Amino acid sequence: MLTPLLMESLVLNLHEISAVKFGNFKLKSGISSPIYLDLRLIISYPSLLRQVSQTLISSVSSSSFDLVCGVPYTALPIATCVSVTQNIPMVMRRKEIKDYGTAKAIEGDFKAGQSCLIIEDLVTSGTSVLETAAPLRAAGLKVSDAVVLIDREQGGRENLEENGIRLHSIVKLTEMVNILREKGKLEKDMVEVVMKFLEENQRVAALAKSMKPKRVKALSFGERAKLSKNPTGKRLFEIMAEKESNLCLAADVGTAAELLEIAAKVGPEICLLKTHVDILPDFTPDFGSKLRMIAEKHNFLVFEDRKFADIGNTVTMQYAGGIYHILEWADMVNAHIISGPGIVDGLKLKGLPRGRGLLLLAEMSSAGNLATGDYTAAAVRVAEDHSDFVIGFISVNPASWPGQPVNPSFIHATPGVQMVTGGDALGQKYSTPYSVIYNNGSDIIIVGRGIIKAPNPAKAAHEYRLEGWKAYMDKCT
Ligand code: S5P
Repeated sequence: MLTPLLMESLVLNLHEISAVKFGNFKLKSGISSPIYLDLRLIISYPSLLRQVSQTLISSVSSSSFDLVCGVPYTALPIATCVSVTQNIPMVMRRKEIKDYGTAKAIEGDFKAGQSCLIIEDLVTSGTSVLETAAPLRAAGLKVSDAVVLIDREQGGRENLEENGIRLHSIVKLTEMVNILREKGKLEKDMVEVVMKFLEENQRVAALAKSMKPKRVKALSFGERAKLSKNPTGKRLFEIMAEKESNLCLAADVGTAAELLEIAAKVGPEICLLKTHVDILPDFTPDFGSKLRMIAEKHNFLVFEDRKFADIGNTVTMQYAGGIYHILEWADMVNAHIISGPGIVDGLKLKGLPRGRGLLLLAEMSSAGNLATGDYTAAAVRVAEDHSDFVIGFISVNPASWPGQPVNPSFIHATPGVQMVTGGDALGQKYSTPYSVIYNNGSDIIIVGRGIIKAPNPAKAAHEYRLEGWKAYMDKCT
């Protein structure tokens, strides 16, 4: 615990450098606030930076952590200072991944199982701490505590606790305002305005929490397997339950040889392997049987991401014929519904007698795509009319679909997944495994470059599997 004198000195110093300002400020969220905190200024005052970092670390038992990690960007220099003065190694979470070739979500040297303390300057709802905790946990680190300079008391503490993180705060915003008032740094009128604002914000946070719809416990994959009318849909649910994996690898590699190699390496971690067979320059007719042998060995299904889009008659030929003979080796394929339900009838004609399954593209992950609103709703209707063959959807945020939840026999698979949010240069948008499964209501994470471009794809797949599975388990409890 910080002594009153130390707390007072810290608050006065922050006020002195104008890191705490009073007036009328428009916040990023659009609301007007009489108080504004800019803790980035601390870096211009080395003695204050030292005081802040010493105070932060003294509020937790520093010896119980193997590593520290600052939430980017403001807390990075604070964490560096803690690391240097306390001799605790630091790791750094990348906020965005620029180069997929060498990109890692966490920089630094660490081992799975080590404990990591998160350091942050300011906590409001706790979201930024959670965004840092997710990739740290996914990399195998234990995250149980976060230390923060200022707690705005707007639900952050509770939110973090729900996610297994204890929050240690040095100063609460109301305490800060009280100290400044006692020390004559605040006009009486301003004190009232600020106190009223803080009270209202706490009320809004509490109200938002009480109005949050009560979460319904999700059905387990095992239970949903029994509901599926299609053998491939049923099998996929069963494999997910057996292997404790809701990870699909998007194996978008350069050659068939590389694909078979990565399938063998990553096989134990996945429930599904997704191919784009038309990108493989060395495709040979035995590709399908070779892939199926690996799939059988490691117990995963094969999904050719063909995205059929033509009329029913044409897709029957594209599915069964041509060079690739997709029907022979792919347990499942997918289709757009742009051409109407005839496409499903066409694919079903060939696929159902073979026990195959179909996913409909109800949503897409890329920026500006048109699969939204009525289009998504139409995909759900087509699926319901063909539930013996359609096993689910390519979805992005099924929890937001009107009339939720859709029939639990349908599986939701979501692409655009990496350990950190962001995107690529061509419109792809990424969400984290946890948010896709837990917040957006999906079942399967589809991960491509997050795994295949990792220095060790098998290890990366393991981390994605654990993260996706943890989110699923949290939904079921
Ligand atoms: O909306 C979509 C649908 C699909 S199937 N957005 C997608 O990205 N996909 C596929 O998922 C895409 O074709 C690619 O194979 C994979 C995403 O790869 P990543 O490297 O961006 O993870």
